[in-house]
Amino acid sequence: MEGEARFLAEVEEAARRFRDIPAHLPVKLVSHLDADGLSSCAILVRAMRRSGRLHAVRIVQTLDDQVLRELAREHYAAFLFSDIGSGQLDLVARHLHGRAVFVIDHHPPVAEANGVVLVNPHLFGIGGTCGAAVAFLFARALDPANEDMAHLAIVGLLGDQQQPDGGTLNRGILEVARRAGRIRVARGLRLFGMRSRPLHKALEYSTDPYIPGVSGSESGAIQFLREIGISPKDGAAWRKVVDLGEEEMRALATGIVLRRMDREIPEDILGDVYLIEGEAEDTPLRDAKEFATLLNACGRMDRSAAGIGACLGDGRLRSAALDTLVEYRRSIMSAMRWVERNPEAVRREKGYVLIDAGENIPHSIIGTVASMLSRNREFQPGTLILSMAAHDRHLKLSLRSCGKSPADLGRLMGEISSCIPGAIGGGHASAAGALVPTEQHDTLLHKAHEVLSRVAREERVA
Ligand SMILES: [Mn+2]
Repeated sequence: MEGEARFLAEVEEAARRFRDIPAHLPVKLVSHLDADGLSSCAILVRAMRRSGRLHAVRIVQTLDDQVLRELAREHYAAFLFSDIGSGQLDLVARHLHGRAVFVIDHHPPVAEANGVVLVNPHLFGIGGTCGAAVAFLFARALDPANEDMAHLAIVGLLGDQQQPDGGTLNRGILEVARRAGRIRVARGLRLFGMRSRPLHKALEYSTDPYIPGVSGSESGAIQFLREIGISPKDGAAWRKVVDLGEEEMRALATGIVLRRMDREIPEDILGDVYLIEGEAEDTPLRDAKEFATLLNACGRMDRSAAGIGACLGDGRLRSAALDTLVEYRRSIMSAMRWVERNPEAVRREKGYVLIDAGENIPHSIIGTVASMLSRNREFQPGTLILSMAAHDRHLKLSLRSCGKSPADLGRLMGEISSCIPGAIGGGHASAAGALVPTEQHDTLLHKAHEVLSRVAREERVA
């Protein structure tokens, strides 16, 4: 059997074992804090509700010794982890010994399953997918009626920067979402926030595509619109991209292409957008990619319940989630302004940049700040950005790369943190993070400079 068929058989088997758990026993759902984690969790919550099974939810940023010790004290007979757990199988097995444990995840597994039911496409050579996609397949195996949540798997994929049309597994789920009338794929301008923000703001905030003279500048954005003959206002009201007529839309696309002519990466500014059917045109819930950002915001602002509620269509939680998105954007903008105004906190070295924000930037958004800086073309492609913020006796670190990374960032972060007492670190090839005790600040700086400058040297030799 090929990998995918074997994986799907494994999903069925896991669902069968889950159904064997007596129906009156409540289960604990534990999921990751990001957009993929929250959409995974929403899918599983709906599946539990549908089968009438009692359940409780816990959302975590990391799965460490302390979290697992707390979970072990709870009297659940079964634990269902989603979008997290594959990297901590040993810990999970040790702490939750004797309980029924399911790990529904897509991160590369380390260690043996050890009595845990592990549902992970990596074991079958399938990458490029996400936690919500795996949770969806599991939920569908529990009950085919759960097919009505396929659109949440698409939100998870976009949240994790994966392609809904990449790989047969993802494509299959996309097809289900389309057939269920939950997702419509449209060709359009890939301009983030085009439904929820005024036109000039969407242009100003556009970092991908980056528009020279427009991205990052409100007046530049308004000036650009005037030049291409599009009025940013309709009477007193700011217009949105979705308010533009067909002719204006074409003028806008052409204008952006012309502005970007000298860019080294001519990525397509037109692309597939994934629209969630039944949502109003002008809400961030309409575009699956923006929905993912909304979930991300809820996770980072400590409002996970609002995000999960928005996925499940709860009216009150939906509006709480929308408010949270506004708050989140505000706090990112003020963090970016802080970086701009405090050049002494930004150390530019050959091949890398180190940002030490102390308590001036919330630890929950320092990763987003690093990502935004990595997209701002002020730095050479390949430059590594390491940012850190202090919180609760720890330093939260994020490592990103401008464009294609010269090295596996997860491995670099692992190397840095492995030399520091009490630190944990790791991640993916293109995004990594770590948590370091504050008292190790100087050791950390020393080690970070050592590792990052070595990468920069190797890069120049290569
Ligand atoms: Mn994920």
